[in-house]
Parts: sequence; structure tokens; C-alpha cells
Amino acid sequence: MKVREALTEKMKRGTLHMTLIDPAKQEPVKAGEIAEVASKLGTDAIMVGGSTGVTQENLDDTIKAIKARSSVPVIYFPSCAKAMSPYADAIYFMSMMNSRTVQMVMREQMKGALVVRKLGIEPISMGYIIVAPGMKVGEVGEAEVIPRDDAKLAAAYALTAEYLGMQSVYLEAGSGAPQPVPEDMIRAVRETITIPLIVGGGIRDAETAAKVKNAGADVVVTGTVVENGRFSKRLEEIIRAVKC
Ligand code: 1GP
Repeated sequence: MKVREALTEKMKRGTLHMTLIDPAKQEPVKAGEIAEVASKLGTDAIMVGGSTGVTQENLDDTIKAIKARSSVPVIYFPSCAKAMSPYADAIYFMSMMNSRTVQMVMREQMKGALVVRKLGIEPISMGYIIVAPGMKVGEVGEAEVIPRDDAKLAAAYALTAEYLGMQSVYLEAGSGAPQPVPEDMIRAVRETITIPLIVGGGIRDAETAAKVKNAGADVVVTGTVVENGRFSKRLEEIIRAVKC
């Protein structure tokens, strides 16, 4: 079964959790260890990507190390078409919808499309929407970030993604954001679209994860949490909150 199909099936039974690993933040062997722990704790997929510092080499080596130690799907979460890995099971084929530059909205995608097909990676299309503060990804993507009090704007972008035929929407506050995407914004988007809603950025504890889930996220993403050495207890609590 393909990755999207399998995750969609799982989503019918409840909210999913995905662990984001940035290949630039640790050695591949460490990434493999993180993935092993996260998958034992019940994470549903490992996303691999980062805004800066991703190279062909660290991407390939990180994905290989992850696949050697866990059996959950590995989804590449690219920042551009520069690096592309044949070892990934799927790729978020995404458009940063609220970027000011056509590079992030459509041009990188054009550069990557034929490569994705040639490598046989499953594309999962996704409308990527950056919410304030947006952090590094908002900066490098030249995003016109959605103000935190403008849920209607987020909903309008999300519905645009659905009408354009995209298979999912990702509301992103930015990795390491002091606050996650506001609950009323998640709720407004959930009520507007019928495709899966992924939410990430600034989710560091179980309480926050529960709020994001209860507001209507189909997938809760955490990244920074696994970057600190002793993360397993915290991640276990987060995954439990997402899945209870
Ligand atoms: C970033 O949404 C993800 O793309 C994860 O964010 O690192 O803040 O968990 P954090």
C-alpha cells in the first residue's frame, strides 16, 4: 500500500503524530537512534527536512540510517529541489502558498517534478501555509506570514489548496516557534476543508499537542523536541496525548 493511502486509512481511526528530523542537526547514526525510539513510541511517520544545511549527502545518509532502524514511512520534507533522495518512501510535493516568491510557490516544484518521477518517490501534494512568527522557514521562504489573529486568511489559503486539487494542508508556525498555530485558526481551517490537516511548529509538550489535536489537526508534527538528548519521556507523553 502506498504511503498516503496507508496514512489516510490510519487517520480514520484517529489523529496521527509525525516526527521531524533535520539532517543538518545531528549525525545520521543519531538520526537513526531517534527514529527507532520515536517509532517504538508510536510515531506514524518520520519526516526528514530542514530549512538550511540539507545536502544530498546528509539527506541520503540520514534517511538510510533511519530506514535501517525503523519501519515507519519516511517522508522527505524538502525546502527546495537541490537535494532529492531515492531512499525516501514519499515526498511532500508542496507549495509554500503564502510566499512572495514564485520560486517557493511553483519553480522549485517544477525543477523537482521529473526527478521525483525518475527516482520513483511517491509525491504527496501539500499546500504549505506559514503562520506568524514563521521562524527560519518563513524567512528563507520569504513568506507573507498569516497574522495570528487572521484565521479567515488561513482558511482561504487552505481552501485554495483543496480547490487546486492538493491532497493535504500544513499549517506551520515555524520550527522552534514560541507558540504553536492558534487553536481558533486550526479550528477555522478544519471547518473549511475536507482534506487532511497537518499542524506543526512550537509543539513541545503533551498539553499543547492535545490542544492542537482537539482543535482539529489530523497530523501533529514535532521536531525540536527530539533534538535534545533525553527526549523519550516527553515524546512519549506527546504521542500519548495525540492518540488518546
Ligand atoms: C517544523 O513544524 C515543524 O516544520 C516542527 O516544529 O521543531 O517547533 O517542533 P518544531
